[in-house]
Amino acid sequence: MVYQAGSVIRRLDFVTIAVILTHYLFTTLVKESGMPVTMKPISSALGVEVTGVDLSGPVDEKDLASLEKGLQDHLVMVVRDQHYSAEQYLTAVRLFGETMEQHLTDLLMDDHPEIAVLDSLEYQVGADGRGIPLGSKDWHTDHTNHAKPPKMTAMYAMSLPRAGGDTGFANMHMAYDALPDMDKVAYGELKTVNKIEDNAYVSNHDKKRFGSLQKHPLVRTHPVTGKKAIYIHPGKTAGIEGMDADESRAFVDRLMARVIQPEISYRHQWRLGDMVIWDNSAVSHVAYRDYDHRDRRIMYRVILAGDSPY
Ligand SMILES: O=C(O)CCC(=O)C(=O)O
Ligand SMILES: [Fe+2]
Repeated sequence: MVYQAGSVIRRLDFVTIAVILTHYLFTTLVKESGMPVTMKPISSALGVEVTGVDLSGPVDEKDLASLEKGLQDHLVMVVRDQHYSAEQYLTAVRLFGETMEQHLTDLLMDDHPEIAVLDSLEYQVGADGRGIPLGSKDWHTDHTNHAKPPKMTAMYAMSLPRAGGDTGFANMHMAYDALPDMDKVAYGELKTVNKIEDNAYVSNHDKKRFGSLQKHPLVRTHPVTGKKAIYIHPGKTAGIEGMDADESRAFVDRLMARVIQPEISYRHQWRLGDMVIWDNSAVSHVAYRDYDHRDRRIMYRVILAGDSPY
């Protein structure tokens, strides 16, 4: 009897010690190394989902290196469950580069002019009574009216409509790789001439400041990986060098219709707290206009400085 009681106590001691030890190990390891960062591809074409990290806090070198590699390999990175103030959002985005001035100057936050607030209540209303999303009429890459367009764009979801408002992404390396060799050679010679859009949402002062014509190669070499990609913003393309306006328009429309295919794309359904960052040298994107703009969608948008495309 005495012996049995002793063995129960000994077993309890063992369990207690094991629990304390596990708790100690877990808390110290997590404190020292942070939550384990998990990365998971989200489509066969592009995109990686990251969980278990708060990018506004300290991020250790090893984790940052694997995030950079994840973004380099998958071109679009979806970081889940972030809780940022404007300041913290900038800290997070700056892990990947230097912020760059945006040309939609009326949308910039007063205290943090690096952030443009894309608010569906601020959209212009089209003839059909629906909001016209900003800067995203067609599949495009960002700000090609600049000599050095942004290498990356980030968006952080602050408010989302009940349904719709997804963002589509397409892998433009895959778009290039799928071309017949003859077209690869011919398109490699072409240059787009880029202007700021002639849309009502671009103010006259921004047109004056950012409106000069910029030439970029239609086939771009990625500055880090050396891979080739089709690089174009149809809405900002004044023309293809050497073609007249009609010819250019027909060429660009045909090209985009031909290369943007489901197998090279990923459609992101936003969740609150998502921060998505993408590589403009190799990714085209589009905003789906399938929601009522009064059902408020707010995105904080930041762009990161890039180099001249070649
Ligand atoms: O709102 C979106 O989903 C995309 C907007 C866009 O094209 C951009 O911010 O560059
Ligand atoms: Fe865009």
